[in-house]
Amino acid sequence: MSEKAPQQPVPPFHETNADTPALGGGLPVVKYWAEHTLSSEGPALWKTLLHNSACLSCSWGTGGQKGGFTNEAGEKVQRCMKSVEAISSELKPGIPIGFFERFTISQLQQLDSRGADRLGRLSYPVILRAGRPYYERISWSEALDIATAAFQKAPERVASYSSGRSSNESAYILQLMIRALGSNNLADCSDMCHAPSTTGLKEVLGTQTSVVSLESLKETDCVVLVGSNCSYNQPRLMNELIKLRDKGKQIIVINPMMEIGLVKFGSPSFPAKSLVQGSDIANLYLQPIPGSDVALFVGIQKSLIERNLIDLDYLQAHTEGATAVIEQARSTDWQTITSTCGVSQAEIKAAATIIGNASSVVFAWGMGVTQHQNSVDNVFSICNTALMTGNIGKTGAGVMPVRGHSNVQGFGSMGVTVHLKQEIQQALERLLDRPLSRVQGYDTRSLIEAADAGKVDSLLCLGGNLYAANPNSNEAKRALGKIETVIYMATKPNLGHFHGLGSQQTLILPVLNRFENPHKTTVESGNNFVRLNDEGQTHLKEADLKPEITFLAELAHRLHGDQPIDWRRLQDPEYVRRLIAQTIPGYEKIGEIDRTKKEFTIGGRILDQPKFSTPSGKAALFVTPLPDLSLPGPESFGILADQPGIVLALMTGRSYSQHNTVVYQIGDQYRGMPHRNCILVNRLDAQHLGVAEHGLVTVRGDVGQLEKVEVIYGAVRPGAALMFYPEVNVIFSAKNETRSGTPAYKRVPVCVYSPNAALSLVS
Ligand SMILES: Nc1nc2c(c(=O)[nH]1)N[C@H]1C(S)=C(S)[C@@H](COP(=O)(O)OP(=O)(O)OC[C@H]3O[C@@H](n4cnc5c(=O)[nH]c(N)nc54)[C@H](O)[C@@H]3O)O[C@H]1N2
Ligand SMILES: Nc1nc2c(c(=O)[nH]1)N[C@H]1C(S)=C(S)[C@@H](COP(=O)(O)OP(=O)(O)OC[C@H]3O[C@@H](n4cnc5c(=O)[nH]c(N)nc54)[C@H](O)[C@@H]3O)O[C@H]1N2
Ligand code: SF4
Ligand SMILES: [Mo]
Repeated sequence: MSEKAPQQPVPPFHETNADTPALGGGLPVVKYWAEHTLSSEGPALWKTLLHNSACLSCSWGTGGQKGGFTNEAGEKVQRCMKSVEAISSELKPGIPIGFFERFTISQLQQLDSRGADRLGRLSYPVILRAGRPYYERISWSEALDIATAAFQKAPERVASYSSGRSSNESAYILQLMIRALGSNNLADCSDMCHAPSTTGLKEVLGTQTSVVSLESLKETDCVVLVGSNCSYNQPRLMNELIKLRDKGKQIIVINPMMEIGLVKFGSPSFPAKSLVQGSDIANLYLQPIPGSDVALFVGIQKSLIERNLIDLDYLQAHTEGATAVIEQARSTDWQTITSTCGVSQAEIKAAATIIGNASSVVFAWGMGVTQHQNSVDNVFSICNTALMTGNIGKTGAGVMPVRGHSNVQGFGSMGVTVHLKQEIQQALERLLDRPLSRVQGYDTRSLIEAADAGKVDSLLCLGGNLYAANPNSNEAKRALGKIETVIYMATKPNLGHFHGLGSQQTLILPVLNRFENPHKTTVESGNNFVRLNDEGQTHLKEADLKPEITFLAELAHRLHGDQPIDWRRLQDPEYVRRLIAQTIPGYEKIGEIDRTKKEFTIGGRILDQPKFSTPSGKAALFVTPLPDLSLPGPESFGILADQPGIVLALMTGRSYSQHNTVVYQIGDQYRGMPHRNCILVNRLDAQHLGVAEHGLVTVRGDVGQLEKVEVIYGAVRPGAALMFYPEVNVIFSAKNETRSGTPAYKRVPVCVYSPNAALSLVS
């Protein structure tokens, strides 16, 4: 089925919903802040906000040694509402002792994401044994015995999964312990997130993270923001965009959905001039077909070439592979480009004009780029455009993946990855005094597949929600159900704890979070800045919690003894930091941080010179084939050809008030979506289907369907739609990008039909 021509929507985006704010951020944010900080939880919230530690929520990395309100440039900034939301959730009372023994697992399985989170903080270790109806309390020493036995199984049959909220120290111990067992099965949430950025950037630049510092971002002449909704997910980045616009700089947004906050954003940081009336964000807003960014960027390149706006001297001096990429752009005709991406030649030319004439450009991107079957090509096509215009390796320019979890990047740096850098591998081999296994480890998707094939006996999850984050929730549940022992180390209960159950036993071990540990920890922001978090205290008085590193180091000691390192000594985070300094390139300064208290930018990451750590020392350009974006017809979903049903490219992602699989509030006021079971579509598609706004439809994917889904009209381009995860993960199977393993969460073919049509479904 072909997709229709674009219909550029203009605000107001929700004609029939007068309550939808006309700008992102704004007064609702202040209202939320006020309600929470002035409530009974206010004093504890303020104490935590002011604590010397990095914000829990996102990778923008606000807070640290100079107090909770300082950014990396040393400026005093406000913590955003997302930070308050995350802290407030962690400050909830502990789950009372005896709670788990009162509710059966089938009762707990009735809870939705929000209900699970609202149970409170996990406060004592529990186990669900096969055949028992409920989780029961166990002691930490029993938990350690069980974990030790589980991880003494054959190395290829044990695995870990992790999520980027824990510290560098926890991450480091985790990977060292698993690798010392002879296993490389270190799946991580980044496999579902920015793995395509790491994979792509390594090939292009020989580095794996953003090459732009916060200071450098402030200097740029133009930002191209692709597939990132930072107005929801990294709100303090919005302040930088506002300040740039105020200075007359250009901002191009590329997103199939016109996010109100990327059009106009009211920032509480600028109460007089921005909060109420809002600040303009995008100068140019392009709405491509989901999954078509490669075509759009090839179009931008073509336009740059046609008008001699590419930097041939730079390409010749500092890059390789440019000739083939230029040839690709030249020889791809405009008709192919515009029909693939759905953006007109005039709009593409407008973007190229801004990029080509800017003195420096930062290209930033999020999940709209990485969660596609051709996501590494997406990254390549952005990098190609940056290199063609000489925009990597100077101040104010570069490529900047906008990262997710607050320490997800630190996990990668610490070696929690199935693609370990050779230099780290060698350093770890020296430390452990033996060769490490060369067997390819399981990333997140291959872990689920291996588990489903009965190849995994034991799994340790350091945070996260492996069950609900994956596509095809039923498959994830079945796969986890074939693992004998599943151990969750977590701060809050989530859906995974009640649905992702091992065949023999499932343990939930409650741990202290970043602002509660009795020792200092470190984390790394998306801008490559290492933060030191001070020790703190938990508000949970009766609870039986442990610091993550205490449990991990004790488990490592039981598994590995005293050789060649004293594993139990890893309970001392200063010792762990010294090992990190020894083995992780760029992290040398962490060895001194306990004495100096100096937070630092990781060496070798920020590029202000066009010198690259690729084997040739040059940056590489890669040809990026245009994707085939054809969608299957309704009949392939089992819908009769004469029934009213349309197939749409569904983007699945976050609502305003959720953190990944954890839902805080059910509605998304900025998109006018009152609850979780909504689908946001363009009015033309709804009219084509014959469904009015607020009408109910069924949304069917390849493995399931959601019913009574409320149709909401919104500023999404025709042919595309938007729904929220984790609920929507039940309807589609994983289609992964092959080089990075990341699932295509942002282009899920679904058939939308009205319930009347359900009567005549085939089979
Ligand atoms: N409050 C809060 N903060 C968070 C998170 C959270 O859940 N809540 N999650 C954290 C994590 S782990 C991550 S990874 C980040 C996620 O932050 P983002 O990267 O912003 O992720 P999403 O909101 O899923 O999707 C981003 C945007 O991609 C657009 N998009 C979809 N398909 C395409 C496409 O084909 N092309 C283009 N150009 N755009 C497309 C969508 O319309 C959406 O606006 O945020 C982090 N911060
Ligand atoms: N359909 C769809 N699916 C997606 C995505 C999408 O856009 N669409 N996005 C994907 C992305 S980008 C990501 S990153 C994944 C997220 O996948 P995960 O990172 O696995 O999931 P989260 O929901 O962030 O995990 C939240 C849980 O972490 C635990 N936790 C919080 N803080 C701590 C801590 O300090 N220590 C420990 N030990 N535990 C803690 C709590 O128990 C909490 O319930 O989801 C992916 N899934
Ligand atoms: S932008 Fe991110 S790091 Fe900064 S305060 Fe908000 S959630 Fe925290
Ligand atoms: Mo993520």
